[in-house]
Amino acid sequence: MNVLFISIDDLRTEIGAYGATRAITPNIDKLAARGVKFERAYTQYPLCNPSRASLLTGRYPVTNELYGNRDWFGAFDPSLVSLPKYFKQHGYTTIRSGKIFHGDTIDDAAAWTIGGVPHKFNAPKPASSVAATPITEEEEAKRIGRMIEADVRQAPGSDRWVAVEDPDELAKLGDTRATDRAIEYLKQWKKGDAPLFLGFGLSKPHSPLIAPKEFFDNYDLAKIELPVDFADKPTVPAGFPKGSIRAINADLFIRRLAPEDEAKQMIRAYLACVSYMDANVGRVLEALENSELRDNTIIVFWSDHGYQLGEKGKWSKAGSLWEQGTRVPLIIYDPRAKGNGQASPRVVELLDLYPTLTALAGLPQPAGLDGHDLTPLLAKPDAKWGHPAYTVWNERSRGVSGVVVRTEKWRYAEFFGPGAGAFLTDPINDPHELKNLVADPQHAAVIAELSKLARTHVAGKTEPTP
Ligand SMILES: [Ca+2]
Repeated sequence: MNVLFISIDDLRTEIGAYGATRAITPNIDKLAARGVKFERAYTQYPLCNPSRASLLTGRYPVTNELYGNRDWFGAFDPSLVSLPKYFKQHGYTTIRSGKIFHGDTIDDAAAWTIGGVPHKFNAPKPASSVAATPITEEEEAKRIGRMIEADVRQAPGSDRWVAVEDPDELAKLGDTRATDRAIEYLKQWKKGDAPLFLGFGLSKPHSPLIAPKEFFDNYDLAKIELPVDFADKPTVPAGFPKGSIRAINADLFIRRLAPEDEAKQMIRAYLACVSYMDANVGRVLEALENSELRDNTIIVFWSDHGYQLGEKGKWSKAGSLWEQGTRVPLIIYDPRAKGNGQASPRVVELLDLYPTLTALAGLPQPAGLDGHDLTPLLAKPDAKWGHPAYTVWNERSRGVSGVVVRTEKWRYAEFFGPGAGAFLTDPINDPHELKNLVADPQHAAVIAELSKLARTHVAGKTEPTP
């Protein structure tokens, strides 16, 4: 089997197939109708590089202790074999077009037959950060300030939107070029060639929100609505711990208030980028249909984490352990799967993709993976499952600062250090997470159980795959 591995950056479940009625995403909707759509899929970390490093090495962030956007997993542990490298070692031609690891700065050059670039960062793992050191609120504020400065430096000029019309500028768009290259590779593949693992990565809807103007024109600004819990700056909802919202945004409305009219323009720009991304995905899926790979290719579609688009005044993913920050779209199409065309309500994690893809490709299962092979859910999407999803956040040097455990029924989060506290929300009856049930005595038993899971996970002792 060949693999088309489609990675999207900063895309929450703002997709028609996931019930987002305002999003125009016909191509992904079609893919979702063809394959198995995971309704409850979660990132392990709400930031690009730690999420991708976790998925691509098959380890939880607490296993690798990789929490930053400038950490290369190979420097942390040279014995780790990334997913594309594993496929390459087993006879696949592995090709990268676009963002799979964290941009060009943290690629795994040895993983790719074509398309790899040397990584820029190579700092070794710092001394174990699991044991938390108590620090003052003031020190904490300084540290968060430094982290945000680093985020902003990394994405200069990210806090804006642009509708591109000029033909020269349109031709320069990175995602258009990544799509063109991916299509070329699909056209070139012929029966008898080595099996293909094509990593196709799009960087939109990551900020800055730049897309061709035609996609902006599909959305009427007058019809864009602000979220029910909109605020003009990051705002901790009443009754929730302070650690649940970072004080400053990292992607949009950085260090400034979000006026309502501009907030609506940003939401429209995000939607335009989602439609632009959908069109690029559609072009590659069409090229696959017209290629010799059409009948024996597994398609995986995923995003590295979710996003808050003004909910609770937040315009970013960084530090979000809320449902919007942690939930991701995940679609798997294997032409052999009996569950195709169905949705799976089970809770799954992005790092499950490593053991799933190796199983689907018939490769031996490597030792030491933290995730679970999803093959049983591809056969029967509502099969019995029972693994919760974990997402952590870490402000470097003081240990894990927050963890959330997601089950089908509950979301339970704990925050450590300054802003410490916990929340329990009921995502079925309170989808916007406005009510913290943690002090409600009738939930004491479930809180005790989920708190134990959360703390065991933070200690790095989550039970591995048997
Ligand atoms: Ca991202």
